Amino acid sequence: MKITDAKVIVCSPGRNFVTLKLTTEDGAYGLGDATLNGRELAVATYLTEHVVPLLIGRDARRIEDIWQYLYKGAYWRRGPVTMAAISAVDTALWDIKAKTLGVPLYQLLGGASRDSVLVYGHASGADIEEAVKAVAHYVDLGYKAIRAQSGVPGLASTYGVGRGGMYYEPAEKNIPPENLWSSERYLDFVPQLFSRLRREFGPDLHLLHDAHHRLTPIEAARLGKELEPYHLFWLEDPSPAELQERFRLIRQHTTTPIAVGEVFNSVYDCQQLIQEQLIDYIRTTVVHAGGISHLRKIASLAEMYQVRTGSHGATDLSPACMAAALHFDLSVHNFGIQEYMRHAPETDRVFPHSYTFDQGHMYPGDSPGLGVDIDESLAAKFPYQRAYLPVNRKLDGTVHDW
Ligand code: GCO
Ligand code: MG
Repeated sequence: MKITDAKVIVCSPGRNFVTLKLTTEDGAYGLGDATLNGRELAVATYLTEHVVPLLIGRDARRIEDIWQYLYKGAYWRRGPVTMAAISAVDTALWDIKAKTLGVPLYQLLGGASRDSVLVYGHASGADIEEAVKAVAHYVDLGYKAIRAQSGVPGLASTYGVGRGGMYYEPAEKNIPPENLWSSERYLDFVPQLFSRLRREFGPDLHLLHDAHHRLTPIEAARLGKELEPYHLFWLEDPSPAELQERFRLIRQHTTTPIAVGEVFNSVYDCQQLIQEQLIDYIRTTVVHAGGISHLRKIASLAEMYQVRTGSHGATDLSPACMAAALHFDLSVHNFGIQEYMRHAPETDRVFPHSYTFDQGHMYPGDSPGLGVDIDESLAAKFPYQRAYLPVNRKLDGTVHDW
């Protein structure tokens, strides 16, 4: 079953997406997400110039062989651009294989390990009162797990506070905005937010929070410790994780569960975090960590150390990635939770899909393959628009992690 066509589709229905569509000689096709927020065209070019010429004529059934060919064969390994490109190829090949066999993808991954996929949504507000209202809204929608973020008094902007509506989109058109940050103000404020949310919503609701890589290990340890009475489901990215041993200090001080990994691209980025049990949830996802094939290897390593999965699922991961994540989540034994930020209506129109949400859980559906398509003529009506994630500075002007 030879690959005869490989098309890289760049579109911007609500935000930018890069999608790979592979077609075989018998007309079957598969989709893979290759979106890297703020660096979309780097992956599109990597695919068109360096990967597509290698795919034409190759046997679409040899998924693992093609993965290794693209990974080892490039000599230059890993990194977000390369791995997003490999992910797209891998996802599209799994989609083709499942479609050809007439089964939903999770059936090829060992079948369902559970009936549904627990997801968390994003509630945010400019202040505590607004955040409480936003959480209540998500509860009304049926969510059982909610990530809560709020504006911090004395800071004009902070990570995770949406511009209204049901999704949080941090990328901005043209030149990146600059945000101002103070860890001191943030650390003083966040425990007040969660104390209020627990009082308001009782013990059963799962509450999550994302610190977005901004704290030093000792600051993160303090935050984890102060949040202990409020029993978070997890505290995400408390500290940048390039240096994995940083997390030992956090771990020594707090029982608040820790989730890390949305910016990781391979098992090597999280090997120490997993093997030393420095985290509770690994957040690598299909599009940025080498596709379904590589994500399964990460999950297998994590399973040995009782670390569960909690894949990234922000709006900048396309419906093709969301669907792939749901098939993975349904099948993998050590699944924990899945992030689900809804897409803009125009994104959903460009990518019709069979996955559904009900009462805080999601279902990939039983269409063959991923259960996602792309309306190419509609996609063409939404051309690429350059956009960047914000850059962060401390109050004294020093560049800080965003
Ligand atoms: C999350 C993430 C996102 C990222 C975004 C970057 O937990 O969902 O932190 O909000 O900032 O995906 O592109
Ligand atoms: Mg995050």
